[in-house]
Amino acid sequence: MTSVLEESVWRLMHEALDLYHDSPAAADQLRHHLSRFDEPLRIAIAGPWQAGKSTLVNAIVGEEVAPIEVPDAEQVFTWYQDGAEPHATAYPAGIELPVARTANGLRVDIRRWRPAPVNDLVVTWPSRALRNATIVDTPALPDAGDKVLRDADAVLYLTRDGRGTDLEWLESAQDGTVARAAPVNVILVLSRADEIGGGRIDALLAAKQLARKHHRDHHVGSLCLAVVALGGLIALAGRVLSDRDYSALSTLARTPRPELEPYLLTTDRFVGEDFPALVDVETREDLLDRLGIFGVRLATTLIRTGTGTDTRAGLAAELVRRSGLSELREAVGRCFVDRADALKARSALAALEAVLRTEPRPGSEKLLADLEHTLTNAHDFRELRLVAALQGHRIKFGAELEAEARRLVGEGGTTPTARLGVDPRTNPGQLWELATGALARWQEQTEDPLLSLEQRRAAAVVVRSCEGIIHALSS
Ligand SMILES: Nc1nc2c(ncn2[C@@H]2O[C@H](COP(=O)(O)OP(=O)(O)OP(=O)(O)O)[C@@H](O)[C@H]2O)c(=O)[nH]1
Ligand SMILES: [Mg+2]
Repeated sequence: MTSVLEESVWRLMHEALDLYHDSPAAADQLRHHLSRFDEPLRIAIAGPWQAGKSTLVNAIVGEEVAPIEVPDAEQVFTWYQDGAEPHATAYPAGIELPVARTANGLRVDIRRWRPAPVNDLVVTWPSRALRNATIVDTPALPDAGDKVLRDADAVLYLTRDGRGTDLEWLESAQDGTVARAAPVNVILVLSRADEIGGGRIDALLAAKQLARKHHRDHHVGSLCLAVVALGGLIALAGRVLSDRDYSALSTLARTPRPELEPYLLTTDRFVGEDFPALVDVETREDLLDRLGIFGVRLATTLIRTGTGTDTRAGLAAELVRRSGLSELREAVGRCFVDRADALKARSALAALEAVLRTEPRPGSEKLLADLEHTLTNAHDFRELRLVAALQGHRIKFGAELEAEARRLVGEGGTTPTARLGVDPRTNPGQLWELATGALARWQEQTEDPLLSLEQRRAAAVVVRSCEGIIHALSS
């Protein structure tokens, strides 16, 4: 975190702790958020029923760790965090639960937690994918919505079409002073992308185009940092594809196309009788579970016509590539992980705002005003908003200036050399010259009468980033 934001948030939180020292609930909340600064970023995977949330958790982890079956209709949030030994703890009671590794992932023995109610299940699981962030599998929205916003620093919001009620939820996510000032913690994921257009073979490509279109939409663009299309099931299949799966798919691919094709139209036909290839019905059912009917069609086409798909690893890599998982990971890295500290500061401010509003008392008005001051002046949030606007082409400059603006506001890294786009070993004199040159260029933009107000405001943010670089170089 840049020290200015960090310091302001710490100061505010401690002032609030003083003010609320006699209110255990408020003080707990505040202390909890202070301690979260040292913990990994929390990314929730949220969305409506059956949107593909748990499947995405698995695709990210690369193993089938979700969902954990929960009793009846309990609203359990499952947290997946990195750790040396697999284990699970059920909260609020803090009951330890046995976890068993299976061939595909894990099983948690949930019988032990009854009859204690459970809100959160924290699963520790050794995984490189969880090192930078804890991933939270959440129950379907809208019921889980408030808790998602309270508990997570950032949200992957899954939707199958990105309209109507989905947008309503995203709008509601911007309630409150903090959320409005920093609408920078949501990536919209168009999930189950393979099903678009009735599962055409180019569905994933069509979905990627749709994602770009959504992000250019001014309204959608203002509600999220990025829009990514994802075929979660294909991604997961790519990550866990077995030799057995591959050999069955190869057998399908060797079957003459005209004979096979009618059987790949529906799931009923695929597991029905008179199947034209020597793949038994259980294996076909497994393939359906693993890939879905679209995935089976895609995988057989890839083996038949693709390059590099003549091995299990080759096919697996191609499935992952086409699924959109890499784009999603890249967006998570750029929008969330690289800005983890600013996002955590944002969560702390949101929690503080909630305390100040639910328990008003003499002194809370002043803290609220200080909080607003911090938000407006927090350059980190302005940079995040500008990165998103430039990425979504909602603000444009000429190609060269635009590339420079993105660099300067820290899209590709927040060190002075990354912002200036030069080798980290560049000597200080040269850095100084580059930074002051950039500052002058962008100051000019803020005064250019031919630019729109929005462009000039954006230029002012870049100017402030340049000043930050110069400050860093001179300290
Ligand atoms: N075709 C297709 N099906 C998918 C995809 N992702 C998930 N599914 C299927 O959709 C169903 C729901 O998937 P989950 O990952 O459990 O979805 P969820 O959002 O966690 O569901 P709930 O927790 O019940 O709300 C399962 O049958 C999945 O196999 C996908 O990318 N493509
Ligand atoms: Mg689920």
